[in-house]
Amino acid sequence: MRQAGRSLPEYRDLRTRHGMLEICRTPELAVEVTLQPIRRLGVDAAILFSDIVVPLQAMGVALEIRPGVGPVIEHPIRSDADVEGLLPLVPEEGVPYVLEAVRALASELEVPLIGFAGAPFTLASYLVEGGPSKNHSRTKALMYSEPQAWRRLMRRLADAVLAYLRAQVEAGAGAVQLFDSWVGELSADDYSTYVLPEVERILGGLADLGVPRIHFGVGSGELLGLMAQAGADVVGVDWRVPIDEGRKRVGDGYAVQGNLDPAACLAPWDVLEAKALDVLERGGGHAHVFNLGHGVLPATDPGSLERLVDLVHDWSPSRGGLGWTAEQSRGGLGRTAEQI
Ligand code: 1CP
Repeated sequence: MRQAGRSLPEYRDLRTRHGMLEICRTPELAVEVTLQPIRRLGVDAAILFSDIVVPLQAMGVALEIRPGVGPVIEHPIRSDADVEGLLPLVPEEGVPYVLEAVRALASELEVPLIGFAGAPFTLASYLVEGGPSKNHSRTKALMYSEPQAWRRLMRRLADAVLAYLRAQVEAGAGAVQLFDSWVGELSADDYSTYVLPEVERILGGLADLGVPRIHFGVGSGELLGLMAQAGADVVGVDWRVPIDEGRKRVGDGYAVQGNLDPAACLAPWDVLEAKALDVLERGGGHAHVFNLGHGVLPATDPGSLERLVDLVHDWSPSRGGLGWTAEQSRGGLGRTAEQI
């Protein structure tokens, strides 16, 4: 979860010389930044360095990523006519630099690479709001008042996301993560009506590739069962719901990922250690991918992250392990949730 770009001094140093989107569009730089947390922290998988808005640019959306703010869209999408202007995504033509970075990483990394994309609701929220939003009210207003435009927008985004994730796997990603970061804003009913069918289409459309599909949203405790049913192998749980409770909500046959509060990494070591051990105990030592419940916070001391990774590694084998150690995962993550 945003393991490189938030807290590492080596990333900040590189950012003094290169823009965020420039890094995403330059394979050598994207590769370098993806490798930084692997070198420093020794985590068991790498997450591709990019951003969820990168494919939107290739769909004809003018945008920038403003430091301290996030993605800002030049002409927000607020009508059927605006939706009409979105171009289909042909990954090899629109985002060749991402696929080049994935190919280079897949051959260089000793741990699996997780490719990713933003899910249609979260992408739509940036497109409609024009940037980060607290309550996503314009997005919901479009959803409720222009259902046809909404469906068309979701369909176009889902087509693009499916093509994008398939291309990343074909280029060598060993797992994919679909970030529906802001979907926790919706009730279960609205999620089922306005979002679920397109997410199902994306996750179902990846099934034949045989890589684990991780699905995650912030504040999505009330949606966990539905997000699993959408076709995930692994469901990410943020820190608001304990991971054992999250597992119950997700249901049998899925792995869970999470769910240490990123703010715990700002705490003194004894507090962080106790919280991490609680997550590990509740995770139960099987079908659990230890992770933070959302991205690393910028003020985090990388030293705390290093100790945290060591703690998780020391803990896992003593419980019989969950088969996700660096040694075991070298061959790639070509396993299903049951095998994990
Ligand atoms: O290791 C890494 O840092 C991973 C690379 C990564 C990923 C997986 C970045 C780099 N962004 C993302 C995904 C992303 N981007 C998500 C989904 C995951 C999540 O929920 O955390 C979302 C919602 C975004 C949108 C985004 N991009 C925001 C959030 C804005 C908001 O609405 O609150 C921000 C601040 C960005 C910019 C960004 N993306 C990534 C970095 C390192 C940054 C900071 C930009 C900089 O360095 O100037």
